Amino acid sequence: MKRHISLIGAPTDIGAGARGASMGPEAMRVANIQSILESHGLEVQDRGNLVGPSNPWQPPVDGYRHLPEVTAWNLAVHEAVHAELDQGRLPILLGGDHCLGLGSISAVARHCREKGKKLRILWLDAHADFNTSQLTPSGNIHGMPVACLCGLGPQQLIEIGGQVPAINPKWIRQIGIRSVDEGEKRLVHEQDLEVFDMRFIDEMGMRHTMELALATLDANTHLHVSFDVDFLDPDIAPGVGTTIPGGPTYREAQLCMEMIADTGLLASLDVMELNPALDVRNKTAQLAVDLIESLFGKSTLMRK
Ligand code: 6HN
Ligand code: MN
Ligand code: MN
Ligand code: MN
Repeated sequence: MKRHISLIGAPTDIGAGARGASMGPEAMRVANIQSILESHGLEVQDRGNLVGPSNPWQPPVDGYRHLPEVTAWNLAVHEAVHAELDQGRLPILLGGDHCLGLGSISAVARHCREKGKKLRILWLDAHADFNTSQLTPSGNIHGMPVACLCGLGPQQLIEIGGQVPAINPKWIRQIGIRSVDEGEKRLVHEQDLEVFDMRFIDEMGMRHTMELALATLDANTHLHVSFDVDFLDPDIAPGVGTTIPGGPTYREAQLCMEMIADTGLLASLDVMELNPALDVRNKTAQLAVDLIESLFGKSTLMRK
């Protein structure tokens, strides 16, 4: 794992159905993300916040809410994430809503093409985020980034990474999924996405789930984690706009992060959908920071 980390704030809720994720980056700073990562021996630079259009809070047009603004934000994220990767650094994108996973992961995919690396994406989320304008019940683009990355979406979004599709669905493993819309389910099936839903985790356990999700990695693999905070059970993580009951417990989430850390391959991270307007005394941000510590190798005992 790279020791040089860059924090990139993307303060917007442009793709979401609730306002407030725009305050996510600051809440992570208030929860001391930088000094806590530094306490684990990592070098951390905070690049501050990206700028982009404000949220006009309009209804959907042709199945998309705020498509021009979503495009502008994703272009900014794409360039910022790619620039950090070019410098050999590990970008942590502080969202912001999950529509920005498109800008981030398209940048990671472009970097992997340039460097001849394999890519594995772990999508930790309650939702599959695999809607299209035809299928979406809301028009909110935070429900569409995975489909856009796979080439299913509006031209200006799918081409952000310079190659369409930006990624192959085979590179993705979705974990913690428990809310998929009816049309979206069909598309997930058609595209053969590998989904470890909550039923799978209940029946097989987080350990076996992560063994499968992390199988067939090698030293030339770039491991990207896109962590939607609504992955977590709302009892422990209320500060998100789209809570879905029945998510991973604290220990299940921590084991998930610890097993990712053990690979030593983590090379980029998104922390998305944190909504301080819905949080309780910043506890969801603190929990997110705690789990990120595990992701960067915090463990109870010394490991061999
Ligand atoms: N997220 N499937 C719902 C929709 O409106 O498309 C919810 C999407 C939530 C997206 O949490 O990143
Ligand atoms: Mn490059
Ligand atoms: Mn999401
Ligand atoms: Mn979600």
